Amino acid sequence: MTTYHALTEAEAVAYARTIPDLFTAGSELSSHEIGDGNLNLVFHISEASTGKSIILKQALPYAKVVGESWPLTLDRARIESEALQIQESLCPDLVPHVYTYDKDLALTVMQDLSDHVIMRKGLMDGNRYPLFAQHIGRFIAHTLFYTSDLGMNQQEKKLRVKQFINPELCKITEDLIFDDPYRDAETNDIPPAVRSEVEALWVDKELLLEVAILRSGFLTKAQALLHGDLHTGSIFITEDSTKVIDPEFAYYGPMGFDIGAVFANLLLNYAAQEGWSQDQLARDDYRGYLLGTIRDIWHTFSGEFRSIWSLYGVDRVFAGENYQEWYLEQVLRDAIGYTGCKMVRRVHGLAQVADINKLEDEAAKDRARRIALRIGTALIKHNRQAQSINDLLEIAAEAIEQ
Ligand code: SR1
Ligand code: MG
Repeated sequence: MTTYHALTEAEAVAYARTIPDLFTAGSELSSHEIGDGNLNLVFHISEASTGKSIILKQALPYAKVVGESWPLTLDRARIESEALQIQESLCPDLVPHVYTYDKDLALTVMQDLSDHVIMRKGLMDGNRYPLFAQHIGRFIAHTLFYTSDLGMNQQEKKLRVKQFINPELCKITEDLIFDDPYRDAETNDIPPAVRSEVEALWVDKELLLEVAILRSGFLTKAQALLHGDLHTGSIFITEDSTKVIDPEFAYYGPMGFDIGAVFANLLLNYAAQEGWSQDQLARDDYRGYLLGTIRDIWHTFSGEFRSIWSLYGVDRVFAGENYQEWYLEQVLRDAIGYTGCKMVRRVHGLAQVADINKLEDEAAKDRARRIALRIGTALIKHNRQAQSINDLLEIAAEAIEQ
């Protein structure tokens, strides 16, 4: 048994050599720690002579974004590797392959995706990904359906719920998404220009009721095995390939939470288009592209979900068409509410987004923040009345006309 310690680059190389049938014995391997996320070490190991490479991802016993004062369970590495393996069994082309997981070192060895870019960066560079909506729509439809009571053995599902009990990582979400943004919390980092808008949230009773209902859904609605943190920094992408990474926040929760994470991060980039010149905006219609992508994701997801449900649904009582309609309407409403929550937290909470924070023009940055808050709060307030994905698209469109 190896005692847990954070690996050095040299130790990561030595570990990589133990993976069977990968590198040539005695060849030169290089190792670089490339982790730029909030929580883990990520080593990129490559062999110059063959071009082969892998990723070693190691959980640290604390949240890197804050420091050692915020301890964090190493069990999240198990959760991540087990979730990736389930996702791979359902959508093999849409996640990295896991070679091995080492419990003692909280280490997952997985496929290197360096030929892809992190989607958040790709969007910030103004790139378009024509297959993304189909890919992510299928990913969420299959991973959610086949891990739920609709699409898997319902007794085994209960054991899965137990397997993915993830209290510490869920607590981060419960605090950072459903609590801290709605009070004067120490973790907040409130941009001075939007302080009055932020303080208005703390006393908005209509908003606070909806946030409480959405928080309660996150705490109690064990519908499906979620990725749990499906923002555009958790997606590697090229024009023809999409890979979902980092499911360390995986747990059994409401389906709409994963869908909302994708929508929210596309809309945060939409808000950040304030940093583009008017000419650029008119010429490229990137905002139109982002809204079109959201619409296409919803249509792919809901079409695929209905079709696999009709073919492979496991529950006779759930098989009626009316129930399907009702169920998908609830998922849409949840998705809209969680989209709003996931936007608001990124404006003034801990762990904001580069799409907005990296804009050079300070005034544009503040306009983007206001737009994100406007869309986020409107979606939260509207969620329980939503009838179609157009409700979300209209709210987003109206927010930039104000
Ligand atoms: C302390 S972790 C901060 C955030 O990073 C992750 O990606 C999650 O979104 C979490 O809320
Ligand atoms: Mg992550």
